[in-house]
This record gives sequence, C-alpha cells and structure tokens, in this order.
Amino acid sequence: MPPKSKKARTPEERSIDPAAQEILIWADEEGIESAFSRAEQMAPCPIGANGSCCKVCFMGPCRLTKDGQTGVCGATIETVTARNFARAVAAGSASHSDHGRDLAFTLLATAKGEAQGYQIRDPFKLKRLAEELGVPTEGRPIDEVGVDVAEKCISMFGQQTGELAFIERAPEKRKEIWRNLGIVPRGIDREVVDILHRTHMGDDQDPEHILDQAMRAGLSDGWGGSMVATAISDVLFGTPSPLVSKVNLGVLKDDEVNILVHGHEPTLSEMILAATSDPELLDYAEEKGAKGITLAGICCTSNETLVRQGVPSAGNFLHQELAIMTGAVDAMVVDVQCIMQALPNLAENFHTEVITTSPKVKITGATHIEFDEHYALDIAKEIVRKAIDRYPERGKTRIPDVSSDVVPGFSHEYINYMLGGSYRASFRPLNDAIMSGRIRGVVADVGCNNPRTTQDFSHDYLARELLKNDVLLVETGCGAIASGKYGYLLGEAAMEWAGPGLREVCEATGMPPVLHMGSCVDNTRILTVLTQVVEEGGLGEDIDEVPAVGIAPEWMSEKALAIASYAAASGAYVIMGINNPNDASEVVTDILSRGWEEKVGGKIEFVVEPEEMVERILDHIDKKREALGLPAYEPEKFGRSGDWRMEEIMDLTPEEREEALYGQPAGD
Ligand code: BF8
Repeated sequence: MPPKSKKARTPEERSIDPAAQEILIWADEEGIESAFSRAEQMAPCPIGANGSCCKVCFMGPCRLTKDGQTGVCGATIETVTARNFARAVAAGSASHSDHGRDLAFTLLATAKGEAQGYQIRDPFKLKRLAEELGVPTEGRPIDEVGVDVAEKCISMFGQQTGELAFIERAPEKRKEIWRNLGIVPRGIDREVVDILHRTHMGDDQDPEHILDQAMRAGLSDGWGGSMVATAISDVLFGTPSPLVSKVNLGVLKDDEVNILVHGHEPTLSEMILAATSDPELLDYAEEKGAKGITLAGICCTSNETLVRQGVPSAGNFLHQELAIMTGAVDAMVVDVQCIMQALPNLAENFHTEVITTSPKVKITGATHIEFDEHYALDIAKEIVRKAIDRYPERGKTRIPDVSSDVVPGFSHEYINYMLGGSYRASFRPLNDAIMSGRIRGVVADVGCNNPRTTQDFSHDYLARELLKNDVLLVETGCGAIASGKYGYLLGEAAMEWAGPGLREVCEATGMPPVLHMGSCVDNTRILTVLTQVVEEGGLGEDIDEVPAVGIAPEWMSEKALAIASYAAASGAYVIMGINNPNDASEVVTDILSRGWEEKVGGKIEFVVEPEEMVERILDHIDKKREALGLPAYEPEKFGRSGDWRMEEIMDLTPEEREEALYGQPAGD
C-alpha cells in the first residue's frame, strides 16, 4: 500500500468526473496507485518548474535560484529559461511532425499497393492536396497521384531551404510578417535540429533570438508536420463529418472482449477496428465466452477513431490508468505519445495485456508486437486474438455506469458545408454571426489533463462560462473528450448552456455550441478555419484581427508548448493554465507575451485561475471586436427566436418582425 500522503486529495478534488471518482475511491481502498496519488506524493521540483535549471552541459546542472546568479558558463536566467522553453517546443514539434512523417510513408505504401488493408478513402481531398502541391492530376490514376503527393510530403521533412508548401495557406499579411522576421520554416526537421543546435552549450544566448526560433520550429509543426498528419489521415481514413458516439468508461462492456487503443496514430487502430468485425475472430471471442468485441479509445488515438468511425472513447489522458482499473480491459494497445510508463506495472494487478506497437516505443513489462503497415491487418488480427485469449482470465470488474452521448467530427470541410450546404458552402454565415454579435467570438479549447489540478474542472468551467457569453468553442485533444463527458458536444447543449445569440446560430444550423475537431495534430484544422474566416471577409485581413483566443487550461505536454508557439506566431492570443514554466525569468515571460504581440500579433500567457482566464478571454475578444469596428457585444439583442416568442410576433409585418427580433428593420 502506498504511503498515505498528508496532501491526499478527496475524489472530488482529484476529478470532477463521477466515473473517475468511483474508480479512484476503489483504488484507494485497494492501495493501488495512479497518477493522481503519485502527483500528491511528489511535489513538482521548484527549480525545474519555473525554468531555472540548466542541464545543457556537464559543468552543471546549474540551479539559478538567486537574483543575478549565473551558471558556471555565465548563462543568465533569461538564457536558461528561454533555452528550456525552446527545447520543449522542439520536442513537441518533433513528436507531432514525426507522426505526420509516418502517415506520409503509409500513404506512399498504400498508393504503391504495398500496405495491407489500407486504401485511399478520400480521393477528392487527395486531388485537392495534389493541386496545392503542384502534382499533376489530369488523367492520372489516383494511386499514381498518391505516390507523388506522399513523396512531396516526405520531402518537406528533409527540405533545407525555401519555404514549406503549406505556408501558402496562411493569409497574405501573415506570410509577410513571417518573411520580414525571417521565421518562415525552411524544412520540418531543419527547424527542430536548429533549436537543438542553438541551445547547445556555447551557442545562441540571446533570449529573444532563441524564442524567435521557437516560433519557427512551432510553425514547422503547425503549418508543416501536423498539417501533413491531418491531411493524410483524412485521405487515408476519411475526412470527418458529424456522427454519434459515446464517451467515458461506461463504454466498456462486461460481457464482451474490450480492446483499448491509446496514443496518437490512427494507422494501426483503424486496422484493429477492421479486425474486430472479422467473422473468424468474432467466433473465436464467442468460443471464449464473450458476446462480442468492443473497441474503444483513450487520448488522441481515440479522437482519431472517434471523429471518423464513431469508435467510442473511454476517456482522456488521466483515464488511461482508470480504464485498466475497471478490470474489464483485455488489451490496451498503445502507439506513440502520452502513454504512462505506469501501465504495465498497473496491469499486473489485473488480467490486462499492455501491447506496445511502435518501432519507437517499448515499455518494460509490456508485450511488443511491432507495427508494419505492409502487414497491418495481419498484425491487427494477432493483437485482437491476444485480447480474446485474455478474456477468460478476467476477475471481478467495476465498470462505472457513466457515459455521455456525443456528436464529434467537425472538420473544416464539414463546417463549410454545414454553414452553406453543398450548393453554397461558405464561412459567410459564421462571419456574419460574429459581425452581428450573435457570436461574440471564438475560443479554441485544446490540450491535456494534468493531475496537478482537478481533472476536467477547468475545461468544464471554461466551456460553461464561455458558452453563456455567446462564445463558440472549437476543441481538440483531451479538452474535446472532456467536453464530451459533460454533454457539450450535442445540439441540445446550446439550449442548456449557450447565450441567446449563440443559441440562435446553433438552432439555425443544428450544430452543437462546442465543435469537436479531432486530435491534437488537428489543431491545424483550427488554423485553416481561422484563415478561411479571414478570407471570407469582414473580420480583418489577418488571423490576429479575428476575435478569437486559444486556451490549454490543463496542459502537461511539450506538444502543448509547440502548439501554443505556432498559434501565437500565427496571430492568436494563447492562454495556458497550470503554471508558468518560465516563471524564473520576467524577461522571458514578457517576451512571450508583450514581445511576441508586438512582433506577430499573437502571444502566450500563463494564467492559473480559470476565472481570470475567462476575464482575459472576453476582454481580448471585445477589444478585437472594437478594433474591427464591430458592434459591442449586447446579448439582449438576440435570442428572441423560438416558440415562446412566436405569439408576440405572429401578427406583425415581416419588417416589424425583423425589428422586434433583431432591433433593426429588415435589410439594414
Ligand atoms: O496530443 S491533449 S494529453 S493525448 S498531448 Fe496527450 Fe495532451 Fe491529451 Fe493528444 Ni495532446
């Protein structure tokens, strides 16, 4: 039994999710530890937490804890903090981008007919991509086009000079800013390596200059590697459109084989999904006493299969251990990123087999079955068979009876279609709604869970407060799964939570007030939406003019800093929760905020309290509205549609009705 900490939190302090609370109470009784209890046992290292630990050479590590103190080499706190931040951005960008690289190789193998079980599911998107990348399409078989597109994408990683092709997607003004500052990414790998080089001992020691490169590496992720990942995932597995599914631990089934896919890449999980409906394997499951095979996900592998195939999600980042603790998971199949090393040890208390699959990821104690796209279906079948073999070994299960309905799958292509139909697909209605003030602004809530704070509390609080204030939410990653748990990803949520103007828009379009746009690499969809909003007209000429904010209130990953850097460099105001990893240096904190705002129009701020986040978000949105000359936000003007109002307006002329509803005669 782990030692009882004086700081042990109540289940409600650990998570607002009733499913998590139920399992954590059981785990405490049994003395089984989790990230929640480990976070209570181990305080964060104060030197590392505020960015003042320098480990880039072996004359140290140096701990810069006193005013004016420098490292052995003379490095100042500004340099040390900026280097730490930039290195985190490099690691985050590398992770996202390498995921994109793997997908490009899968497309190449698929198009060459060498990838077992895969096919090009969205040839239209492939064609659009080909045109964008200068690949001829006229009269060519789609597979041939696929080979060329894959090769073009692969070449972006090793590109040494010039500009990444997807930079062209950005608004003209934005590209100009990047070019003038010299931060247009030359190649995806190059910008990451550049950071590792310049932060080596004895290189770049000017904090502002180091942080400029953090923007460049971030941009190579957002407008490079992640964009490749999103585009090719759509080509191979289909571009998401809304569908119905469920979220939370209650999606596991007591009488079926439960397989969880966890991590980030959709490649193997899509094949496992196919294998779960293989008649032979279904018979085999029945032979072992199971009524069927249930596939569900955790983290972003879950988001990938949720938004495309409607595969239910068992939860977000902090649910990975809790899922195993239900005793009902026969196999947890992991690929890359956000996989806790605690899983195999934890699984020893149960019958669960933890299976690593990526050539890049082995975990001591886990079974390794290496993924190879050339034999993907065979490998997937082998994994499903292993899970079935575990089913008879199950002990007592405790699946919380907690799950929520969700409608995810809002790709930018679908949002376009949703707003105008195939006849007039357009962002015009969205721009109009923002311009009129029905929608006050847009917030992208992304990022993780972090056991240093109450799981999902900030995601939930911010969603509720922002919806009430007529702010449309777009979400990805673990933030989106959190919203799913609390009912925000449904059309009905507009009636319950949205302010009057936003509710009108949701009523007219049928969309939920919170749009689940995919996994963390799919934050690129948000960049695309913002660009299209700019191009549509009426909301400025660049992303920094749009009344929009990005938030990651419960972040924990280096990838979150990469996303924050590319979003800010793209013109967005980004607010991160938890803790300021640059707190040791006022200079670095100021460069990321005021300094970057002067340079690129976007900035990163770290705000611990969610109440303060709401204040800053609304203030920023209102200032951007004012700068655009838009009417100030006035909620009382809207929300007079709906049956309850019909009696009052039935006898009016159309003009009078318009005036009664919107405070102005028709045509104004
Ligand atoms: O890439 S939100 S915990 S799962 S890092 Fe990880 Fe954070 Fe979840 Fe997706 Ni993104």
